Formats: sequence, C-alpha cells, structure tokens
Amino acid sequence: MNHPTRHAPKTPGWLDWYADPSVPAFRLPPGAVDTHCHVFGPQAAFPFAPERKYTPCDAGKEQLFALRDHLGFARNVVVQATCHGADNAAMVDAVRSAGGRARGVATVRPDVTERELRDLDAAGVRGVRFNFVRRLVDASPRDALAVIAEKIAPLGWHIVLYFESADLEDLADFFASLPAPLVIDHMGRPDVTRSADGPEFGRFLRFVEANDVWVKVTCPERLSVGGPAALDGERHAYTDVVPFARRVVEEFPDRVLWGTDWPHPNLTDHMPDDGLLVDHIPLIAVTAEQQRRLLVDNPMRLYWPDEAA
Ligand code: 0GY
Repeated sequence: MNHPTRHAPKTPGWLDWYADPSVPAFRLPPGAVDTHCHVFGPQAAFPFAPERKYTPCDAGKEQLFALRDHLGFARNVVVQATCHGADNAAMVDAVRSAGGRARGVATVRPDVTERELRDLDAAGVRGVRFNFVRRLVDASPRDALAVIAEKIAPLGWHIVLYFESADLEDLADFFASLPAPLVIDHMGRPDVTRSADGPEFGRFLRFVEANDVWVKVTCPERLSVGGPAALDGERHAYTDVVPFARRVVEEFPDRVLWGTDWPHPNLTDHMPDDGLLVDHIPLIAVTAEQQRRLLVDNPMRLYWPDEAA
C-alpha cells in the first residue's frame, strides 16, 4: 500500500530565502560563477536525511537557476547541504539539469565505491565536502575522512573544508596531510569583531599560504555582526566583513572564489537580499582584474579547466 508522502515541518524559526531579490547595481563580468550554493529538496522529490540537524524550506533547482539568471551569473557550483546527508540525489539532479552550467560538491561515506564516484564525476561532481561544524554534523572522524580523501584524489577532485576558526589550530596538520587540493569555506569563519590584521586571522592567512589552498570569500551575511544596514545608502552592507575578505583577495588573488550561499541555511536574524550580496563584491575585490579572477578565471580553472582561459 502506498502511503502519502509525509512532509517534515520546517525547523521552528526557519527563515526562507529572500523571495524578491533586488537587481544588483554591480554588473557581474561575463561568465561569472556562483561557487557556493545549495538545493534543498524539494522534499516531495528528494526527502531530507534522517540524521539532519535542521529541516529547511524547499529550495529547488528551478529557483536556483532563476536566481542565477536574475543576478547575472553564468554558472553554479552546487554544494551538498547537510540536510541531505550523503544522499546526493537532489544536488546531482540540479547539476545534471543545468546543461553543463553547473558542477557539484558531494558528501560521501568512506565505503563509497569507485563506481559511485565515477558516476558522480560523470554527473559533474568535482569535489567532496568535509564538515567540522559541530552544530551541523555528529562527528567528523579523521580516519574515515582520510579514506575518502584517498579515494577521490585520483579523480582530480578537491576537498571543501568547513570549520570554525577556533578549530583550525587543531585541524591544520590533518588538513595539510590530505592528498587533494583544499578549498576553505567562508574564509574559515573569522571573528569579525577582531582585527583582520590581528594574529588570529594572520594564522589563517599563513595556513592558506603554506598549503596553497583556495578560499571562498563568502558569507558576509553569516559572519557579520553589524548586519545588512546600508550605512551610506549606497547598498554597502556587512561592512565589518570587508577588511577580512579584501585582505584575502589582495594576498591570494588567484586562489579566491565567491558564492551566494543561497538559500542561506540556518540564518536566524535576517535573510539577505541576494542582490545586495552581489553588491558586496566590489567592496572586497576593488579592481576589474580582481573581480575577473574571483568570479571567472579562478572558478573556471577549478571547475571547468578544459574551458578556462
Ligand atoms: C553553508 C553554511 C551552513 C550550512 C551548511 O550544508 C549545510 O547545512 O553548509 C551553516 O549552517 O553555517 O555554507 O551553507
């Protein structure tokens, strides 16, 4: 007997993505890539994982592609969200539906087979994500992650690392031992009440330099303490994050990536206007050359090397 699909209710207080984003004042360069975004479900087609730490609203591929076009991006990198666990079906479906204009980053278990990895690769997956943020995952055992790293390395994939800045010291040696290129989410989540020139962020920058890693200068809305207040009426939001992101862009211009983080999981105080997020870009990448590297050249080299300039 068929049971009707039972939809899990959203986590109390869940904020849905911004329904009517503004048109950014900043014109993205042709070929720009949004390297950090997710899909949630839709739940009826792609149920959420039992071990998830939150139940989001639906945020499907159609809405993602509509946002891509609205903001002026050419391509997306769809990162597996923890609410789907290691079931990559929704992410893979989105990537496959994009007509070559999307790549994926998966979550896999250590017992993943070579065949499964090859299928993911054929679908457009180019990396795995290792998540160390305790509110999102139960555990991140290093021996299991090392097994995954050994399995994905021959495919030429990279490893996306998501961690809290306070944990970098403990994790740094493990990260440095991994046999694949590394990409760090959201600048390693700096405490933006500290100085971007201080020792804490300095340690992060030296880790990036020593290990030649890529950095997503993403999520001002997640890192900001000051919030979205447009201080001068010129669509300048999240200004407390600017010194951090600008420093990374200036020091590592050919290693930085940018993304929206749509549909912005787990924000509790406000939901960002994605148009305003795009208008953050010229604050952190101030020259046309920095912008082109951040938005086009770097992500193309990492995700579409055959088409890169
Ligand atoms: C992000 C940030 C978060 C969540 C996830 O996969 C996820 O659930 O990545 C977060 O809660 O900080 O990058 O989307």
